[in-house]
Order: sequence, then structure tokens, then C-alpha cells
Amino acid sequence: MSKSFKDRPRNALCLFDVDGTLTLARQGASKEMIDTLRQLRKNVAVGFVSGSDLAKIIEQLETNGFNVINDLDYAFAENGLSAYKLGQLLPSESFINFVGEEKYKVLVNFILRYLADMDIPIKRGTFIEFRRGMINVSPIGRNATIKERIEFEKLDKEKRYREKFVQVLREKFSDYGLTFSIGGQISFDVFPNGWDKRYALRRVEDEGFDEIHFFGDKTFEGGNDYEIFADPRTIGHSVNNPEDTIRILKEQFL
Ligand code: M1P
Repeated sequence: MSKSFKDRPRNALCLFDVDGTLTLARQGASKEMIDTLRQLRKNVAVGFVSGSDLAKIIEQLETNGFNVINDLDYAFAENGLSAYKLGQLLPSESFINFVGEEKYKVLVNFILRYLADMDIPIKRGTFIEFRRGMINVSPIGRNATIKERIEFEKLDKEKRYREKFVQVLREKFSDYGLTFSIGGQISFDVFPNGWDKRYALRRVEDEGFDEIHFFGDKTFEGGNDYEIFADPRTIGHSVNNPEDTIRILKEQFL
């Protein structure tokens, strides 16, 4: 595959959310999905944009000999704060520089206390994950198994643990300029206002694509795909699962 996407027959970019769009939440990509992405890349430029960090995306997408950095044109982890174009790392801002050490300490201490006081059936490990472009907060902890995740998600729908938590944080830290976004099954992301998935668009806007397509499953208002899906710079596709993504690609791009 060439080191430029200017030679593709269609001057378009397809960007994909990962969890729920290319894979089931935190699970590996199917062979059919990897084959579809490889075929797609012959016609258009292809990339992913996820809230997750790169390590998790590698675990999920690097199946069937696929390499997320070299077999895609763009790799946007952490909403594009951790970014690669044609195999090259792009320079980036960081969450900690934006917030500052002192204010961050106040925020993280408050979150730790709130987590400690939460009465939920089970707790595992890694309750706060510090990333380049955000922090990710999970009441059950990121070490939960797939089964534990699914159980937490069900209970959270009923008890609204995360919704209540982010409401408190939004009020208490209203002067911090932060967005609190419930994107996945067991956690929520905290990042500077505007550093949602639209951040990735800043990195492609000078390329002169005729069309930028975005595929995501959480495209409803409040979902972490909403802003980029609704952005006038993209043509949004709302999908229910990875099979749905493949179906649309076959109908419109392959
Ligand atoms: O789907 C995107 C989200 O995926 C994970 O969420 P969870 O672990 O709660 O399912 C996280 O990586 C989160 O940062 C991300 O937004």
C-alpha cells in the first residue's frame, strides 16, 4: 500500500469509532471486518477515531495480521490526541498541561473520595486511568472482566451511578473547562471542552477530502460519537453493531 492516499479512486475519508462499530465493546475485530477495511482502503482513505487509548485499540484491531498504524491512513486514539498519519506519530497537546498539576490534584482527590464512598456490588482495579488527552474514571474499575462489565452496565442503567457522578463533577468543577462524557460500558471520560472526537477533524481538515464519512454507534445526543456525527464537516452513519458497519460499507463504498 502506498505511503499516500492521494492515489485512491475516491477522494474520501472513512473514519470509524471502534467499540460497537468495528468490534463489540472491548472485543477483537472479526476476520470479515479486517478484510473489509483492507478492501475499503483500496478505494478511500481509512482511519479510526476512538476515546480509548492506543494500547486497547491495538488489542482489539490487531487480529489477522492487521497493524493499526501501518495498515490504516489515520489512527486517532483518545479522540485524536494520540494520532498517527500514514505510520507517523503527530505532535499533540495533553490533558495535564491543559488542567495544570495543582487543579488536577484537586479533581483527582475528589474523584477518589467519591469512588471510595460508592456502594456498588463489586469493585475491581484501575479506577482512574490517566491518559494523554483525558482521564477515564470507572466505578467498578478497568480490570473488570467482560462478564463483570456487562453486569455493571445493566445495573448502571437502573441505578444511574455514572450519570449521578458526572452531574456532581460538572457542578463542582464547572470552572475547569472540562467535558464529562459517558461513552462506554463501565466508565466515563474527562477531557477539555472541544477535545471530543471532533478533535481528530482538525488533523485532517487541510487534506482537501471531498467527503469525510464517520461511522459510530453512540451517535445520539449525549453519546460520545454525537459531536463528530452531527458536525457539518462529516457525513454521519449511525450503526447498531459491526455487522451493520460492514453492510453500509458494502452498499456504499465497495
Ligand atoms: O467506546 C469508547 C470508550 O471505551 C471505553 O469505555 P468502557 O471501558 O467504559 O467501555 C473507554 O476506553 C473509554 O475511554 C472510551 O470512551
